[in-house]
Amino acid sequence: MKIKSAEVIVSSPDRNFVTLQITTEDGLTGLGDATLNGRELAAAAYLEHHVVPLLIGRDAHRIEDTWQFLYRGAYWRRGPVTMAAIAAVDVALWDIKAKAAGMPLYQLLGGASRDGIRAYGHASGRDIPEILDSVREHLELGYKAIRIQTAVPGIDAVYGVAAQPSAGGTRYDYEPAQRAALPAEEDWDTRAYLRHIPTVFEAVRNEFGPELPLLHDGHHRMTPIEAARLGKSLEPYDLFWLEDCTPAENQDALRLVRQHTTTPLAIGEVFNTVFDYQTLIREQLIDYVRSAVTHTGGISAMKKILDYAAQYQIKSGIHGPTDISPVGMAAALHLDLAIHNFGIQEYMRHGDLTNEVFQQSFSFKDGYLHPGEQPGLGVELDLDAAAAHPYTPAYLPFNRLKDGTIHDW
Ligand code: GCO
Ligand code: MG
Repeated sequence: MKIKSAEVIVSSPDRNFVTLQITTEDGLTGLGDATLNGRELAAAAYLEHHVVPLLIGRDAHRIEDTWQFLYRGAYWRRGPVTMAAIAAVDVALWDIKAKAAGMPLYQLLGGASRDGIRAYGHASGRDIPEILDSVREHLELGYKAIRIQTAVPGIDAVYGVAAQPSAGGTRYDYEPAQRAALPAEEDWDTRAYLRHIPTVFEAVRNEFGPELPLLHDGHHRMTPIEAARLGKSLEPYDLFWLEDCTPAENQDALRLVRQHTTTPLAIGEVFNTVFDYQTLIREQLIDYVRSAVTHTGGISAMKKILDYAAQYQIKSGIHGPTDISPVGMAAALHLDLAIHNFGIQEYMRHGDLTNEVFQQSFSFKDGYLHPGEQPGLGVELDLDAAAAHPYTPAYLPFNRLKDGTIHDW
């Protein structure tokens, strides 16, 4: 089953997405996601100029061989641009193989290990009453696990908190990529943050009781000793996880955090290979693997990382913000359903325009996601709808401390 053509589609319904569509000589099509928030055109150019020409005429069934060819054959390895491009090819080929087999993709990964995929949503608020309202709204939507992010007194703009409620006042979900020619500047003060966050969790636990799984994202802003302190101060509130407590390029730093707290740790949304996890997994320094299928070389590579993690009782917590397209989300859901060491899936819900461009078979009901039973991934791209929303420059914000020093965002 030879590959006849491959097309890179950059569209911007609600936000930018980079999609690869591979077509075989038999007329089957497969989709892959290579969206790299704020750096979309780099991934698109890598695909268009360096990968698409290599795909034409290859056997679409040879997924592992194509993965190794793109990874090893480039000589230059790893990195988010390369791994997002490889992921797009990998996922598109799995889509094609599952369509050829007439099965939903999860069947080719070993079949379902569970009935549904527990998802967590993003509650946020500018103050405690707003965060409590946002949690209530998420509970009404069916969510059975909720991430808590709030503004911090003394800091003007904090990651994960909408500056104002969106139309209708019901959606506080934060869209970090801002469509503008230059990135927005935000501010940061770790001491103010460390003082405030435990008071927020105390209020949320008091209101909603001990059962509800609660999560929090530190978004890479702390040093190891600061992260250790936060983990310790949140222990009474029994978090499901504390995410990205430090910039974890230095995997060894996590030993220090781990020695001081039993709050479970999730790390990895900016990682892109198994090597980024080597120490973290082998020494059991984390509890959840946070990579996105889209940024980590696709289903083939993520399955290997998660199988490795399983030997150490580490579970999945696949990255699923709105900058992962519905194609990337669907790929995550097929994997979530099939693997044994599933933990939780992030699910932020895309906007209406995105859902018009990407028609999806996956569903969200009573807090559980399911990829659906359509052959393949279960996502189709409406090319005309995509063309109606051309690429729009957008950047993630960046942070400065009070004295003007750049800080991790
Ligand atoms: C998350 C992430 C996102 C990232 C975003 C960057 O936990 O979902 O931290 O909100 O900031 O994906 O592109
Ligand atoms: Mg995160």
